[in-house]
Amino acid sequence: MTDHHIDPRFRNEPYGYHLDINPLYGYREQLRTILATVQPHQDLLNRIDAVLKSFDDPMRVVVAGGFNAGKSTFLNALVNQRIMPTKAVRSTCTVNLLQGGTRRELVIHRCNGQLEQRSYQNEADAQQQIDALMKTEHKTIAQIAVCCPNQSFLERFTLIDTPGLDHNARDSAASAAEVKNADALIWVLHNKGAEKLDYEQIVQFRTANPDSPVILILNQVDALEYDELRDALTATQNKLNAHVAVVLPLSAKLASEGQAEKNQTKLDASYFYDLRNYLQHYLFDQYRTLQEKIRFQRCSQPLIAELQRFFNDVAAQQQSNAPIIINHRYQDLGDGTVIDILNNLQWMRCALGQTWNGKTCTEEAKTFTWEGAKGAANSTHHAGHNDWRLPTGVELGKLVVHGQNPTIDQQAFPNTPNSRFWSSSQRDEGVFTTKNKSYYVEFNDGGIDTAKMDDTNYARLVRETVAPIEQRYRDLGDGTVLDTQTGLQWMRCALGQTWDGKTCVGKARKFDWSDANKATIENRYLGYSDWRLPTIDELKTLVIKEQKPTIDQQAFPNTPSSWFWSGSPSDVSNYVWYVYFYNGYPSSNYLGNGYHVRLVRGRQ
Ligand SMILES: Nc1nc2c(ncn2[C@@H]2O[C@H](COP(=O)(O)OP(=O)(O)OP(=O)(O)O)[C@@H](O)[C@H]2O)c(=O)[nH]1
Ligand SMILES: [Mg+2]
Repeated sequence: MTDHHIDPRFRNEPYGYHLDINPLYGYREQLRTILATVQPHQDLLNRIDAVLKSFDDPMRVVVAGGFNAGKSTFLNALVNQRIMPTKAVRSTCTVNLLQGGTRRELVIHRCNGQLEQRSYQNEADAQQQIDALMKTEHKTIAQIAVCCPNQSFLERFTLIDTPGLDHNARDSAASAAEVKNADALIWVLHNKGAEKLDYEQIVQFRTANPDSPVILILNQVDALEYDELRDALTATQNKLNAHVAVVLPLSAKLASEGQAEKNQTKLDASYFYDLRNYLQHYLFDQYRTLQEKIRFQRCSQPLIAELQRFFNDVAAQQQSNAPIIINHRYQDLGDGTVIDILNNLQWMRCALGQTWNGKTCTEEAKTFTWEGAKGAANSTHHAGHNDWRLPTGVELGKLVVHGQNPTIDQQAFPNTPNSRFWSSSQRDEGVFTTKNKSYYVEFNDGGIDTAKMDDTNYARLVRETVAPIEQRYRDLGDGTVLDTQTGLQWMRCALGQTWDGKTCVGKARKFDWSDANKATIENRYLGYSDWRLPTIDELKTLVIKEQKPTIDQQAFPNTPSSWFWSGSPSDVSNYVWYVYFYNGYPSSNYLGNGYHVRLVRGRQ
């Protein structure tokens, strides 16, 4: 077929109407869009492509049955060429395919996977070559494909001749494997009717492939009297009607001879035309519809089920990765601080004296004189920062939420005492200057007032962060950024470089993977001991394909357009995933290579 590249949905299809559009198309788009940010799921995409492409593969019509039933003779009659060897003693001992093609050639599939091509002159030559191959080499041959040019239906159907199913163990196993993979089955019975084996095989196939048709042929009817034929047909129908599309009589021998001799009487007596018309109507004319139905059931559906699970997982993961914004206002940094997204101020969730235990504030908040509170702020290094300070009166006032007690967001600031908190603001200079008074906010009612500086009040510290970089990365002002999409805190510099307050200076170092791990464990940047190598999923979230290096250069200045290790080993031993920031592609390589490292913390 020439139209492989056209999306089958848009093809002008003369072979029947289409079933519903395969949901795999939608999944493929969805997968493509998330591929940039989630896992290396190229394999899933490849599998979708393979399944969709398989809809264009010819339909596999397997001719099977007991030995000597007349399978090969029937196939020869069907293509009107005497290509398949037929014998009174058992003949077929390899799986032989009749398929389309542009040249007359045999393609020999060896058991060791090798392919061999041989040309043939005419049908007699083909038959002779196949015969010779089967006689002397059949043990090394898995299949022989016969390419027959100018048989248009072979472009849509591959006809597969199999050894008799009750042949020796090796051949029977080969036949059974073909039957299992058949899109449609033509089952040839000897005129004695269906034996136990036929019955079992057909039922088994139909159970596994409810959409695949089975056409049952009662062959060799030339050897039967009319009454015998009628009885044999009735008996076969009674036994198998529920499982097959139709039971049809045939004399493959007369059909084959009638064609060769151009003898109409023999052809008429063979019932061949009835059979051929049936196949034309119910198999060949409905090719596309049948094919889609069968492939959909067999290949698409299991993949669709897998994709549904996959997308559910992704949705769950994205949800858990989404930055946690408390009450639409405070972004939880997971370290006992929140950022007020209204003004980018970073607040400690606990009052001084309390301890953040990962979930809430425990222990008693302390009270301080105003000077004492300022001193405590100066000596606080929470979350790796040493620029904590008392908030101004205005800043502190903005935390007030009226209508509750304490008058503050209690999810963002749990266990807040409903009492007075110092601000840094002193009472205005001027006529009423009272040097020893400072402002406080009363979280019992939300009011602001002044108190003597040697009164003791609570304190909650604040620091400034810089506005988000390009909406996505929030500059924490300390050489790290917070990715607001994933909630991860990243070092802005690669290891080896130094953050000078504005950019990354110095040369990024290269590490083999075990040194990278060592350097990671030893790293205590900002006082954190939980810096780690990013997983490959996490590292891939940094990639922006449209630029080189393929990363946000404002958030990560002076990033080398080079290889960066992830912490994820690949399935191949001693290989580890990395991202190449020259083109943004992830891959894996030997862990002894020297690559760069950018550390991350949070989430997981
Ligand atoms: N009388 C009669 N003989 C037939 C008919 N069909 C096939 N034969 C003969 O039965 C023998 C076996 O035919 P094949 O076509 O080789 O049968 P097969 O099912 O391919 O056999 P294996 O490949 O060995 O399983 C040959 O001698 C054929 O001529 C038929 O309709 N009537
Ligand atoms: Mg045969």
